[in-house]
Amino acid sequence: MKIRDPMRFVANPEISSSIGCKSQSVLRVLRLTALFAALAFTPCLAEEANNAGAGPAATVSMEHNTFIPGEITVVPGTTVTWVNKEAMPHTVVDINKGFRSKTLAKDTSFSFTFATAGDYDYLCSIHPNMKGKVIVKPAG
Ligand SMILES: [Cu+2]
Repeated sequence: MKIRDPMRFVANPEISSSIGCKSQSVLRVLRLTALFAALAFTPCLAEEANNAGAGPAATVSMEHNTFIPGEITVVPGTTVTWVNKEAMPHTVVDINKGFRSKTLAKDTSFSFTFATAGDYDYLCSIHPNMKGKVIVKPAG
């Protein structure tokens, strides 16, 4: 038995080498497919960084010169969207400069995805007394 097995291997060198060749080219095709897939999805990932993506979402409205709710607690990865619901223009500016919206007219919004746990105090730069807070902390 121990002698026959290596003999059989040597007796059919063509078969073993052609099988090896075939599986290698299959691997190469798979590798190329994976590469193309990765390239194709890269722009999507980049877009999701600042848009509502697959992660959890929360909304804060701006009404009566007030952020409502004034304080929210979310898990890391949450995209918070601020919506201005009144004619008065507002902005959303992180006191620590992590994010900053442009001036938001009525019915326009600004979104930011909070990847990192922490307290984020923000205000409206047009009405500095208009303040809010996002608390980002892992669930449980
Ligand atoms: Cu304002």
